[in-house]
Amino acid sequence: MQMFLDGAGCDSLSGSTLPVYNPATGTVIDTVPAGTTDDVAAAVAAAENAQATWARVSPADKSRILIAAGALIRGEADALATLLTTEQGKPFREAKDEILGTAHIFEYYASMTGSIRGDAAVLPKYGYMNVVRKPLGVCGAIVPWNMPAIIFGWKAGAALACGNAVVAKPSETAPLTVLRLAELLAAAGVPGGVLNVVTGSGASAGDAIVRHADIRHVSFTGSVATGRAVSLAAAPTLKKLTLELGGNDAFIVAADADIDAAVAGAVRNRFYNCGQVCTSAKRILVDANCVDAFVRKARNAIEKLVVGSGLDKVNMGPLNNPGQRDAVAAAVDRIVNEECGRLIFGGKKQEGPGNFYAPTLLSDVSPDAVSEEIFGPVMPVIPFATLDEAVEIANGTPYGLGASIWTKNMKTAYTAAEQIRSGVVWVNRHLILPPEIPFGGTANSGYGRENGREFIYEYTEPKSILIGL
Ligand code: TXE
Repeated sequence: MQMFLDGAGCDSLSGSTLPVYNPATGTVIDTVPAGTTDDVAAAVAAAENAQATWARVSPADKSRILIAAGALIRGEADALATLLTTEQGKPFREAKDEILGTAHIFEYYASMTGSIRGDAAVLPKYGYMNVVRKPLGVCGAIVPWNMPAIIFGWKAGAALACGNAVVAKPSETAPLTVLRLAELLAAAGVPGGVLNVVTGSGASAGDAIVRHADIRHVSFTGSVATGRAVSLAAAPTLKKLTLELGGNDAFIVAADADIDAAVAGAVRNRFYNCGQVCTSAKRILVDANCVDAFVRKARNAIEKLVVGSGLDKVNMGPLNNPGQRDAVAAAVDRIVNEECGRLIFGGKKQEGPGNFYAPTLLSDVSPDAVSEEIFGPVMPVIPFATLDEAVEIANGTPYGLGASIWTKNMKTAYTAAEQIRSGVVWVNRHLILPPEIPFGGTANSGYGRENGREFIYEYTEPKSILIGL
């Protein structure tokens, strides 16, 4: 596919391309332009040209366009889901959920265009103060490969609703669905230049977006290491950043929890998208009084998971790329070899083509062995003795994105919710993220929030106007 610049498809100025692979087969399915600094400069110029006019489009008209985008995405949901599965690997059913979720995101932002406003106050002796919220201008959106459609929707939907123009860069390993979404947004009425997608590597196109002086805000979702690099590269131009850098969510099962519901929740959330979600249930903390029953039931459920190409009827697909699969395998091998946990099920790469790794269950895992997130289909179970200990383990990593507590006791639920350091805590649920919930983390998980009402603070800036009386 071509990249999307100033309302039309185009190649990179250098003419070079990058291959896109099917993670289930390892074969090349398409190529995209390998964008560089020059392509980013062209996209920013187009965006700058178009932004002021877009900012003046009425909230009602912006809303109509975003609703139309949602409808076009829904109308093409099966084809988009097939494309997403083919480049990302997830089962078709999950891909379709993501696509319908992406349509819903644009509809959500359509509903918010009229609510983007500031404050007013009478200041005795001085006058009448208005604080209006102004668009930032051109916003950069750097999108990862794990949930490319919906994360693109979070960033582009919010930026467009606030009157900004966008230069987005999808991941090298999952750029195609984002490109098709950009075409659909244009067909829905987003004017040329307002939304641009430059494809290419992070080191080239991504870095150029972060460094460009006329891009005033970058929303980045990815790893902590790249988040740090983005933060440093953004400093000279003093641009605003929203950083979502992954998590190592604790999923805490208290002794009084409904064990069957907790097992089902843990298995569903840990193996969803092959474990490649920032708020996956990455560390399963289970009260020592019920840990044996939990592990037995979890094993029964995991054994039944069908693994294969996401286009077949499966519960879990391959990992997105070989590097990711190898990192997961190395993490499991280290835990088992260093005797920091017991292998109960799985623990191996699947022979043959594709980036497959068996759904894996580890018990008696020492908390220190999983202080770094494992971004793949691995469920480490960590026993705990008291709620205080569970909270300490939950907080014992550099991350702070999400967590959940499974219990029937309100006091246990509230105590854990209050004491866990993270951007979101669920009770008897995990990984529920409708757009109404402000989403983002603390500590190494990054800063800033996407969605909710909080997006207004990320994608606009206040301007104070004092009218003397
Ligand atoms: O991430 P990167 P990778 C975590 C997860 C995973 C690890 C590595 O632990 O194992 O990150 O994944 C672009 N300037 N998460 O290597 O490098 C890149 O092209 C600007 C968690 O894929 O962070 C891609 O579009 N951009 C995460 C995006 O950044 C740069 C989701 C993410 O890539 C860049 C994904 C640069 N210098 C991975 N270098 C989550 N938060 O959920 C790369 N990019």
